[in-house]
Amino acid sequence: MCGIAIETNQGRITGIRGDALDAFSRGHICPKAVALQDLHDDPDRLRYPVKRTASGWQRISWREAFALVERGLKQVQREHGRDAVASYVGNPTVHSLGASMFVPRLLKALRTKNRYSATSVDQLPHHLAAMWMFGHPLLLPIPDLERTQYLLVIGANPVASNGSLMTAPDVTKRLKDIHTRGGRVVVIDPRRTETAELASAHHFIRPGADAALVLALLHVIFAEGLERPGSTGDLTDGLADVRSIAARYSPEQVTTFTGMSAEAIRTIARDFATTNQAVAYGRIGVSTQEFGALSCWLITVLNAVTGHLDVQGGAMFTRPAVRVVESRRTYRGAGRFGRWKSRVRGLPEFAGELPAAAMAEEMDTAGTGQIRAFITHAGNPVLSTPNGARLDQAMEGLQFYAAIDFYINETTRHAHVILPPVGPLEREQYDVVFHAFAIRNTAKYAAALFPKPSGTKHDWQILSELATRMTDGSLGKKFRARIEHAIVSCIGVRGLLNRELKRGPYSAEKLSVRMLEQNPHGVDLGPLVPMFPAALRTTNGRINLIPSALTADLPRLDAAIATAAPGARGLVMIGRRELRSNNSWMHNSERLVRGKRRCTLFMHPADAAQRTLSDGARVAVRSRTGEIEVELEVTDAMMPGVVCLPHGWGHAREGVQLRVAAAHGGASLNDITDDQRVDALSGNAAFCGVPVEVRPGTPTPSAT
Ligand SMILES: Nc1nc2c(c(=O)[nH]1)N[C@H]1C(S)=C(S)[C@@H](COP(=O)(O)OP(=O)(O)OC[C@H]3O[C@@H](n4cnc5c(=O)[nH]c(N)nc54)[C@H](O)[C@@H]3O)O[C@H]1N2
Ligand SMILES: Nc1nc2c(c(=O)[nH]1)N[C@H]1C(S)=C(S)[C@@H](COP(=O)(O)OP(=O)(O)OC[C@H]3O[C@@H](n4cnc5c(=O)[nH]c(N)nc54)[C@H](O)[C@@H]3O)O[C@H]1N2
Ligand SMILES: [Mo]
Repeated sequence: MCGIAIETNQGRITGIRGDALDAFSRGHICPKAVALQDLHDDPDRLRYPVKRTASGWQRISWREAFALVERGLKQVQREHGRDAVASYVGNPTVHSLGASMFVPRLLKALRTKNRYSATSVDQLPHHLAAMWMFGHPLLLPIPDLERTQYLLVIGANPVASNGSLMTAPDVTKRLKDIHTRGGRVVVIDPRRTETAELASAHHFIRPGADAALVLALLHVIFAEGLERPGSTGDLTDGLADVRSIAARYSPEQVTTFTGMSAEAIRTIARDFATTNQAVAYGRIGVSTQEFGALSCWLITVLNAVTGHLDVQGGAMFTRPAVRVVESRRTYRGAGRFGRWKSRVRGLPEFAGELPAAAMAEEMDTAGTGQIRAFITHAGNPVLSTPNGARLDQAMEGLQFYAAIDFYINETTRHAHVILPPVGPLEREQYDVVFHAFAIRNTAKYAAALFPKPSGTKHDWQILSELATRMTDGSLGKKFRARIEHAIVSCIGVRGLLNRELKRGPYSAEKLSVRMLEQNPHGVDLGPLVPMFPAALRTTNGRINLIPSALTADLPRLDAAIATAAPGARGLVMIGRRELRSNNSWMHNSERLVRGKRRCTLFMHPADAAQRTLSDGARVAVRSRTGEIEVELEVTDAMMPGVVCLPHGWGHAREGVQLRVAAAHGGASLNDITDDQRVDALSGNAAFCGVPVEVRPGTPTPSAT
């Protein structure tokens, strides 16, 4: 989403910098954008399809590649039924205009209930809360960062992540601006993060205790008569029920569970409720945990009860140039949850997908409906889903696996065929998804910088061809699929985008691809504006503060609060993101990995002393699922009792063809996260708060 200026000389990149004229990012650039040059030039990046043979990877023609995939998937469908073919769609899919438009076509053609994606290792609980409260899973509340006077950050580290479900280029400056205009930033996190360092106040919290914290905040607000639902309040149902629920959670009752003092909770509640322009914002620290859906719901309730929902400076909704929320007339989606369950553990479906935490067991548990063939698009689930080691193992048993990806990494090394798309600078881009979750309404289109090299294909072309081949049924249906493929190939992604822009809310302003091409620095469409009640998609057009699925989940939280014991407890583990990493897949860029080793375990000095471990030592971290060894970094930035490791490392595995990444080693956090630990309501992976033991590791040869 950041505007960048790329200088080239005879087809080679000579420099990448932030575009100072960009309407949204105003010159900001992060290390990942600079590393686009490495990605573009990377000799390990595949340009042409390959198949795995006994003597290694062999380049094949597109025709052969498509035929192999069609044959491999259809054979399994024939022998074992449609659900025996599983799909996994990774995070970069939504960062690609063409891929995001065409992935749904392939999934539709596959007609399998074993559909998975990164959603359930990330933001699924946020979608559920939005669906149940506002009627649509994409009606996600975005903090009005430019006008708020009190930002309560719960489980997010925007200074490292650049803001998420809060697209905010140069978030550091925007946070500092809050202080400059006399406002406050308060961070709740088990680690004193880069964001916490910039904040007015930071409070440690025990991983997974956020729902209890927010209930206690609500308790104080009602007890002291500070609720002010305001005009949005007229649209809400269930305020009285929220009041009686909150009455059960006094600050004193949750101090042991949260690790926060009652006094701190009271101060936050009062300041938050009495500041006119305030907003609470939670991200993956609240969604990837055992009480994910409860936390996401309660944070929105907190905003609503205090009059901070759909108002300036509060939690607002975007008005994106390309609609992601269907019109009220065409929307039929509410209630797309739990229509079917996963075979082995009975985890619930959401929007046609099952939780990724179920994927490994669906592959390695024999029986009817077992996954026997797999297709991935832009995903690396071996490194990014819980108990990745089990998945790694399970994938060995697959009868057929095809990957649409340009790297041979921890996951795709298992593939029989890999179909690589062009690189990111060889395609056009309009960020449909990330504009829709941005702190300001803007629009920007970028044409491909470099022409597509001959003999290569776009993601959308690969997906469209496979969708056409996998469509079955009557001859008429197949014929229609072929015709449609021919038509969209003619219109192209640009044409499809143009159609969406013309259907969008700025058609009167003549927003079109051509207009965006004439404005390469992007078009500013203004600050966020109040969107309710028109934007609501609930059947009664109102906001439901107490969805029954969520209130029914409260006893599970109560049980956890009741059993929280003070004093000595074992260690629990959380994750971390860094500016120079991008989940699992950009470590093959020299400039992103050089310098100090980063795959280190953070631990509080008291916890280290108790185990006689010292800074720089090699330690073994063990959980229910496995053990890894990493270097220890002792730091008081951690809450005592909590340790922290980044995810996405551990590339030195047999068959991985990432020369730079493999040389930088590290271990995969997800080898020791637990596929059986999920938010029981949503099925989302619970990465936060995995119980672990830490002891001295094997001394490295260099250390002896
Ligand atoms: N540089 C960089 N930027 C990225 C990414 C990247 O890999 N690298 N990934 C992108 C993606 S896919 C996403 S989804 C976003 C994520 O965006 P963020 O959510 O902002 O990312 P994190 O830095 O993981 O922040 C989560 C925070 O939650 C804290 N936390 C952990 N457990 C708990 C808990 O139980 N309670 C509370 N209150 N806090 C907890 C962690 O310490 C951490 O600081 O970032 C995006 N941006
Ligand atoms: N323990 C722990 N685990 C986590 C997280 C955490 O905080 N802690 N974060 C989770 C989150 S928020 C996310 S989003 C997931 C991410 O999980 P995934 O989406 O599964 O993995 P990525 O690391 O994003 O890998 C992306 C893959 O896409 C490929 N790729 C990149 N660009 C393109 C493209 O344009 N087209 C195609 N076809 N392929 C492309 C890359 O080569 C790589 O193989 O990880 C999750 N896992
Ligand atoms: Mo994510």
